Amino acid sequence: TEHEHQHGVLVETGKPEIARPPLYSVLLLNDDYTPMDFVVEVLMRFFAMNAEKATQIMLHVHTRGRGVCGVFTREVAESKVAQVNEFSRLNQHPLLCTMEKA
Ligand code: TYC
Repeated sequence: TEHEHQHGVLVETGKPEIARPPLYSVLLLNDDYTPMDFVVEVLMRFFAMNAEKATQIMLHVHTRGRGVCGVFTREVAESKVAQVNEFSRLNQHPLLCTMEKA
């Protein structure tokens, strides 16, 4: 709340309240060249999805142009983006991962 947000205690109730960190959505972008199987592999490897969920997200990105892989704190989101983009480059695919404030 407005009051005591630095201290983590509501003035009115005395109940401890810890601020929630800002959250970021991690996104995959569609392209014409990355194989569908590779996108599914990325979603399973870096976002702990099963094959069914990964396929659903991949097809959403393929048809809509972009899609959310997960929502994380800034540091975790930055790490996911870096790992996915490095993995794609190493495998010579143009797949792009990015992030935005949720
Ligand atoms: N459009 C790609 C194809 O037809 C598949 C694809 C899906 C690529 C999702 C990127 O983030 C992506 N092979």
